[in-house]
Amino acid sequence: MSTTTRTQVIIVGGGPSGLMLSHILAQAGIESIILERTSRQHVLSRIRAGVLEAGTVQMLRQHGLAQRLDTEGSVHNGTGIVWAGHEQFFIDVKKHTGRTMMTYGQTAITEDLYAARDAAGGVIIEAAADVALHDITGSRPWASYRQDGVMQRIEADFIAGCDGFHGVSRRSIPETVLQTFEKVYPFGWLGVMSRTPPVPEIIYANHPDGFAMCSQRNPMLSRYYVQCPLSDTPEDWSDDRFWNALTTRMGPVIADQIETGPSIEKSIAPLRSFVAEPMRWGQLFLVGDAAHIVPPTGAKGLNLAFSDVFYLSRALIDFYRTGKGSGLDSYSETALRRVWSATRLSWWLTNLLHRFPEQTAIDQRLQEAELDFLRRNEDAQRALARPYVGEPF
Ligand code: RFL
Ligand code: PHB
Repeated sequence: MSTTTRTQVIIVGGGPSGLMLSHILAQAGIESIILERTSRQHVLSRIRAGVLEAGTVQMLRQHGLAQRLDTEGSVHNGTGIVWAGHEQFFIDVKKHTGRTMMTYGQTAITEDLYAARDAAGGVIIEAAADVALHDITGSRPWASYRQDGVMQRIEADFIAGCDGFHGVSRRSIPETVLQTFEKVYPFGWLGVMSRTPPVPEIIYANHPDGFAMCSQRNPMLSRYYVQCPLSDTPEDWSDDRFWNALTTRMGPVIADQIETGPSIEKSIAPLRSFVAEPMRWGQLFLVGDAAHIVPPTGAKGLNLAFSDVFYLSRALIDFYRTGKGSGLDSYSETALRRVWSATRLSWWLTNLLHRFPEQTAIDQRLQEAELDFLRRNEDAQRALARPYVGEPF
């Protein structure tokens, strides 16, 4: 037997965007129900982002979500870049912007958000199958889903599509309305987690063998990446092969600081730039990876998801307090301005730091000349530092 439930905002997807949106709305007295296709265990098993912009940290603090972040996360004043065996060159974002970033894993943020929603009695429906959206352009949109074989119905004022790149929300917008822009890069990132002390800084490397980077989660958990062909599988990369590639690409000075050990996780992610416009159709608002994907170079994906949540939550709160829909009307345009800025930065960094299949010796030297220009030019560093630490919301 099916039941009909009513709420103010249906949130499709219980990843970081959906959880954060429901948390902020609840603090403002606005009801929501999250529909998540998988389970909490599955969401928490995903190892993804690690670097938080200043604005994301501020937003987590403002909404009472930073207790663990402030004890376990670490502050970074900038990022190192190495190439052609150079010693580390440091983009000092604190000097250029007065702001800092933090490393703290997406898994930990998601755990903190689940704990906050549980403490507040938030409704998260897990294993919601076949979610479909109806009457999106009417004043009473609704969602159907199947749970334990039974179809259910939820009616609401608004729907927030927080269901990632492969979700149902973006696909519910007619092709005649939605314009999409896409670039798929001809390589992937092999990510490795190891229970070893990380090198102190986040470091990107440009090397003729391909990109590499050092990151971290906490004082005993390191996160590393190396560029690899898309045809590779994690099984092609023994720990020895991975550590050899990483230390070669980082060069001898950084390699000396890297403590190797057994990997505890290995996975390969493809790299893509993707933007869908507009981010609103009728009463449906797209948020986070449902509307845009950036390659991980520059660490923008989760931060963009949180800036979308910032704009949409403020617009919804304003609507429920004053009855005015102007924030909702400008949501897509406001969010997209920041989306395109981050899409540009992550595309630029991806081009600067990776080895492309068709690249010749002169292309490699031109990348190195560009990096040298950056190293010598304070204005160029400042121009990078600002979008890197994150444009203000
Ligand atoms: P998510 O995390 O994909 O969550 C979407 C949720 O929706 C559910 N879902 C559905 N639910 C109901 N019905 C359906 N039909 C559904 N279809 C899907 C899914 O199960 C899921 O739970 O999107 P969200 O919330 O927008 O969050 C986006 C972030 O996850 C993503 O942007 C970042 O992880 C990107 N990213 C990074 N971002 C950063 O800001 N800093 C970083 O350092 C960073 N590093 C990374 C990254 C992403 C990576 N990978 C693997 C893509 C490093 C990597 C390697
Ligand atoms: C990470 O810590 O996972 C990370 C850091 C910086 C990036 C991408 C990913 O640019």
